[in-house]
Amino acid sequence: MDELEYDALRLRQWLSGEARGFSRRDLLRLGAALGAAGGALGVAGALSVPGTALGAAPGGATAGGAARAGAAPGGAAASDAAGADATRVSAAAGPIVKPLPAELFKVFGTNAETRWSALKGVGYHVPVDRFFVRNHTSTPVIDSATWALEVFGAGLRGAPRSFSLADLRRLPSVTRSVAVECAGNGRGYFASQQGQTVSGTAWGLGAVGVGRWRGVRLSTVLRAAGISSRAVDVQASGLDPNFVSGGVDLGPVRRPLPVSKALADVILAYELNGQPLPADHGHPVRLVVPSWIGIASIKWVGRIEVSDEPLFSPWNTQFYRLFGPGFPAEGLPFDRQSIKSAFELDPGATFPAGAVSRLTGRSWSAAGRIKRVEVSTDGGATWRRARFTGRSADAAWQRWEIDWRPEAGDHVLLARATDVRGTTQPQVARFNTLGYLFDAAVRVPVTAV
Ligand SMILES: Nc1nc2c(c(=O)[nH]1)N[C@H]1C(S)=C(S)[C@@H](COP(=O)(O)O)O[C@H]1N2
Ligand SMILES: [Mo]
Repeated sequence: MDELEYDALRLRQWLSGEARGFSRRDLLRLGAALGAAGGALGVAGALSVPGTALGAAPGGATAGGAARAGAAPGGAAASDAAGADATRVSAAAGPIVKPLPAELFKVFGTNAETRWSALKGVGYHVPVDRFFVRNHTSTPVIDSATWALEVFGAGLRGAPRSFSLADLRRLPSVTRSVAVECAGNGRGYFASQQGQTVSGTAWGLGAVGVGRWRGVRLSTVLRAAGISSRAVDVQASGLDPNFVSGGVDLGPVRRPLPVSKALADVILAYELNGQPLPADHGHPVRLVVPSWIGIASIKWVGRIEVSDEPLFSPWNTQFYRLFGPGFPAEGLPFDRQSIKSAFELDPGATFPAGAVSRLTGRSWSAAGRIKRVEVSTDGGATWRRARFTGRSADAAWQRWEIDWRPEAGDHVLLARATDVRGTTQPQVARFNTLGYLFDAAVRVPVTAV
């Protein structure tokens, strides 16, 4: 499976109008609607498409009060599939159901990132009480007894198939440690460390979590549903409320996968860390897509379309593309996460001066196992090798430690990892207007007193 080839092919198909779900025309119409309303232009992606009169001003995350684009380009999900309609879904009191205590989370509207200090000493997997939440809208409360998954589309040999949760639990299960990480994790450092303006949630490094996911392989379900050799793309959609951007209803959160990835290592998960999937993380069933950006791991899956033609959604055309200098005007699609390291502490932490403290952290890479981690306690002037601690289950991330005896005063810590492919975290991450894939070593200010 070569994702770069897949992305390049889909980009050509999308540009040439061979698109279903969210065409270039839909994107232009969306751009026109936002432009006509004169709103703050939030869909930075839409603005760089050649042929639009709109300037490339990346604005806030959403545009205010724009008119609806004629035909909402969103409704691509299964209108021809009935089963998921019986699922009882209700709204929670707020966008996130679980408690978000300040010592565990930093909250950004409908999203909450894990504080890295909350991962000190907690073991390999991130407990649910501190697992980050990234919601486009809000967590739906889904009655798993009435929930059904509808698998449909022209890429099946026959009629749509419906699966209850009990049906899925009867199929052979797999359990894997997999990192789910938002494509925008670390975005805040484009501004604070590189002085660059990007749009979107200003995450620190806490929009990542390794969970122990149990479920059924997506390939098992697709085969049970009668996937045919004509199948091209597989697209799950969520049962959370439709995402509205700039007054335009983009439909349910959804994003296509090539059939090769869908059949390779994707899990339809119904458990996290040995418990039924919690509401905020996709109850009763979500996708878990190893190595790919978090948006691929669709939560609260209600429908899965198996198409016999390329599929597109706003989540691989206007969002989750790389825009900016050096990137194609229509944006560079991408799917894979990058490489990062984090100390298990919060910026501004204090240490006893003159005494030995143990610094701990974790490093991870979508390309595979971490080979080496180096730590600097003097702002990047000198580096020492960190010791690995514990095994790295399924190579999801690697924990490490290093001892340090600071003198009184201010210090800047950095950690940089090298993965099995030989990729080392750079000093500077490549700028893109939507702030994705920050991979540079992060400078962490601390004080010894
Ligand atoms: N249905 C649905 N699935 C979704 C999302 C969403 O808003 N709705 N957010 C995506 C994004 S951007 C990320 S990073 C991950 C976050 O997973 P988590 O909230 O379980 O940590 O879920 C993905 N799946
Ligand atoms: Mo994300």
